[in-house]
Amino acid sequence: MKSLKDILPWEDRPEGCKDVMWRYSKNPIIGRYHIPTSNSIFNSAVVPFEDGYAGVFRCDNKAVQMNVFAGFSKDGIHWEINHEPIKFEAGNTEMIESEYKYDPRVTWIDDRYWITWCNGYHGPTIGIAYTFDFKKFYQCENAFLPFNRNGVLFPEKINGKYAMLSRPSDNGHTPFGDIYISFSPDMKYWGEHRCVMKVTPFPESAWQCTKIGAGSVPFLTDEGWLLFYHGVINTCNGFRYSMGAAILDKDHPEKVLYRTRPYLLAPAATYELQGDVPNVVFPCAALQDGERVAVYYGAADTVVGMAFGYIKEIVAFTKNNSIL
Ligand code: BMA
Repeated sequence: MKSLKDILPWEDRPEGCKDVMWRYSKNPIIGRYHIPTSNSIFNSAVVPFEDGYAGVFRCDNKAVQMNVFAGFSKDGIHWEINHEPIKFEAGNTEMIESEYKYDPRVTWIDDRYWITWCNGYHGPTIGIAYTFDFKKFYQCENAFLPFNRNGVLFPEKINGKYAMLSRPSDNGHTPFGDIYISFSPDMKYWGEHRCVMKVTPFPESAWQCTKIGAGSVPFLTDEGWLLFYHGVINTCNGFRYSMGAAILDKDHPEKVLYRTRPYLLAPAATYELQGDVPNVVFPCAALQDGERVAVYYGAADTVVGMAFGYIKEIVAFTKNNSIL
């Protein structure tokens, strides 16, 4: 098996660029019509799998129904996405209703890949499933009561329990939102809910003053868990979604150590400014090799883009520009 160092999708910082993170020059990597039925493909998650990568993709169809599809790639950039949505079998419970599925995240824990997404069950809540091979998928109990979005698992148990970030919400285009953490002994029953981070007081850091939500699965650095998250400001033209970073305590991840006052990436490229929902940068996955990180994000609720950075630089930036 090749090591991640050999195949991490990567492009060096463009000459003259002073930003801590930069976009892939060939963005978007997945276009809106990438599969025959799609209207848009965005807010999707990828993980290392076999000698390449696998992912779970949000593909809205041309009736604009939201569903999740498995996909595969050798290099993390060129993707083959199944033309049929994932069909789930019963996991740790009987099959539960799912009116729609969107915004998946994926992580490997212990012996299998776990998938979380926004599951339509009398409104959005957090759906959970697992797979060993990205062929058969087993749907488990929803983690929470509706309404909730942006459920992101930690990639390992913390103090013996599974841990998940989420964002309680309403049934619409929620005008509020803070990040909470919950714990579970078995991936079925969730409790010990604690507040992790709230929106910033306007005008302290205005890009994240309306709502925030966990983005990629956090990964460990020397300083703690590095989490990419989205922050939203409500402008006279509607919501604008940008990406920031936070560092959470290794053993007590409900404790935020640092959090960026400036954003790391905000809508500025054409494909982020124009699309079905203009002005959205929405991170859902991060691949890393201990030194470098590649972040996958949905752009304008239409396509998928990538951004790169050096972990050391991102950690230093987060510490040196922290709002805390
Ligand atoms: C959220 C979700 C996301 C979407 C975002 C911006 O509420 O619907 O899927 O990217 O809004 O439209």
